[in-house]
Amino acid sequence: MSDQPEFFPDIPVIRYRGPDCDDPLSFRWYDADRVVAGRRMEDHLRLAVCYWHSFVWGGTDIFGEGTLDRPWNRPGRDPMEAAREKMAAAFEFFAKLGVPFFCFHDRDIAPAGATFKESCANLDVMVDEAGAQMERTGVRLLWGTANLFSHPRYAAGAATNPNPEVFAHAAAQVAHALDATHRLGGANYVLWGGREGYDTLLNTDLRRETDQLARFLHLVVEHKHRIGFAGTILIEPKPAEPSKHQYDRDAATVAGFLARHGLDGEVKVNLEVNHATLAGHSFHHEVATALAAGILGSVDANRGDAQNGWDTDQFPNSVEELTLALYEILRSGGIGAGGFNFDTKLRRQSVARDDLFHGHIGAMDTLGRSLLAAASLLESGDLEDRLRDRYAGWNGPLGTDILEGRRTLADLHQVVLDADLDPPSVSGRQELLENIVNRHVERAR
Ligand code: XLS
Ligand code: NI
Ligand code: NI
Repeated sequence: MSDQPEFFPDIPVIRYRGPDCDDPLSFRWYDADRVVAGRRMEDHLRLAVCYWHSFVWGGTDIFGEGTLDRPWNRPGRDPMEAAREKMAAAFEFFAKLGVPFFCFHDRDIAPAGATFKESCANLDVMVDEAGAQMERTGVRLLWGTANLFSHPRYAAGAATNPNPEVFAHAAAQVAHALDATHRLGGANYVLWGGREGYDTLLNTDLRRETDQLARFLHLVVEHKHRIGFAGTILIEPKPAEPSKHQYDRDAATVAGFLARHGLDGEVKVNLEVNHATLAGHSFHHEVATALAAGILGSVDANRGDAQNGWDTDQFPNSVEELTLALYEILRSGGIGAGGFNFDTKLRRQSVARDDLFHGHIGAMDTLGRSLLAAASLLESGDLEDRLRDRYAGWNGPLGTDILEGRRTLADLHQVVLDADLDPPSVSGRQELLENIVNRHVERAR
């Protein structure tokens, strides 16, 4: 594990040097130990690097070959030896960057074998290796997951496949990946259903497929309890891509699905910024919706490109966008056992090894600064006080009588007649509120 030369020999451990520092290999806003709103910045954000985009993906796109310098992807390499080399580079990166967490798919850290049995054996070896690397570096696992979308067997879905043998295969893979996550002390387990959807309704039995999906989730929850995994099971919503339509479209759809199938209380969501925008929502909307439904589990922090209609998974750089999300999270008590995983990839032309650092440093600074702005917004009460006043009427006798079921429709008919109720319009103050947010974003330091 350590007889291998460093993959990033020219990169030092990245340190916080403050907003006025011009060194691009330093943090200007992410200051892990700084206490903000009663907690260390590191503990608020619980940042994670994802294994797949940063260390597995070689820079291919649908028209072109890999562009990135990832020696373990070279053809002809012994797959296990390549997996070890990749893992050493990944942990060197996590440690130099100073992130407390990482995330992986089973097939990211260990190659598939010729049989399922061999794939399991490969994973077991690499989980031991990851355990040793985690021990050495202190980096922890935010979540594990299974890749149920790359192999051709999953082309028509994993849990929602028309063939129960494929369902069984997916279940077997999740059982093993969940065990691996448990062994590594993972805080959560994620299910992203990229193939759980359809390409055409002409060959799709919607009712059957969504029932299968629910059955699958019940099996996962049951297994989690059976093995004593204390982490949270998370669904990651996305409206489309690679499927034309995905069943876990957005937070509201997942909330309804969980309630309908008796899974609420057991499963939460991992929300991704770029998936929110793909669904036609702001990320603020998705976070607020999940919090209102009590199902916010964790976040995949990235961004899309307004000019493109797909999942570009770029590094986040909008303080305003993440301030609004963090404001909602802070006022609801924090992200809990979740965190912010950088589900982000470099652009294909970013072929220098240090580009991976620049992407993550910028993203971490964006989140650090957003946290400061969100905390300042919350502590000022500028939005909270106005929100409370806006709904104050509901604390009066009429409001409480209605909410507590003491008024029928006929009663309300009478109330309005008797008192000749004619409530005046009140300003929604949107422009003022937007300016307040900007003020906190500008001033937070
Ligand atoms: C793809 C998803 C994926 C999940 C993990 O769009 O974001 O990367 O986070 O399977
Ligand atoms: Ni994601
Ligand atoms: Ni994505």
